[in-house]
Amino acid sequence: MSLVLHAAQRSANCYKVRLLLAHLGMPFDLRDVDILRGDTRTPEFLAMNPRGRVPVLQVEGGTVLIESNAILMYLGEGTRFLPEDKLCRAMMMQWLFFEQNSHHPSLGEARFWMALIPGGRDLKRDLVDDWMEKGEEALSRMESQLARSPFVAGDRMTLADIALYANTHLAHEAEFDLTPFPAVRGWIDRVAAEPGHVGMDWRPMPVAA
Ligand SMILES: N[C@@H](CCC(=O)N[C@@H](CS)C(=O)NCC(=O)O)C(=O)O
Repeated sequence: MSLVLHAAQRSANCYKVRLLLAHLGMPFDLRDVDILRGDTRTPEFLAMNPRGRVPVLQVEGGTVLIESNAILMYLGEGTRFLPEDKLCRAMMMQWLFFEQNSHHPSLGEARFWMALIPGGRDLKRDLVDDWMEKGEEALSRMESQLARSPFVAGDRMTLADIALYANTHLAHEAEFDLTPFPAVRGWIDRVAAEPGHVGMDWRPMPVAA
């Protein structure tokens, strides 16, 4: 399989995809996209993703996939990270939708603007309180679930854990305090202890030309 991932190293949405690819041991060609330099606004990039966002995955035949969780679903098909059982799969999907609808718009946006964009906190000052309130709510929902099961969708790690781990383990960069969320902290350690885990700085071996 010949995969090309267009990604920014410090983006949590891009890290999700690198983390899954590392777990699966799939080779891929990593192309760096510098968000701050405007790489996502060039005509070439917008032709791939008119929304001007990373990650973008080019698959065999040149087809382009966008949306990190859709990319996880594509790569995860037929692997241990995507449950075959209909109900288990639906429960995993619940958490993938939660990640995009509740978790990323609060924790993810907060981290993006407060940790990655110079001066971002001032630029978005009117939104910070709302991010913090909604982010705490999202963490509370995860806490309730993770007090009942070791991973968000049950006993085994799934794509939903990979998606949620990306921003959650970096929540401190957006000034969230995880002290009141012991189950979430235990889960962070569990995900990081899975064989094949890599950190956000990890990059694949360059693909031979
Ligand atoms: N829902 C999208 C969100 C992607 C997204 O927001 N990407 C950010 C980086 S984390 C981005 O590309 N920002 C660049 C920009 O806004 O110009 C996904 O999950 O892939």
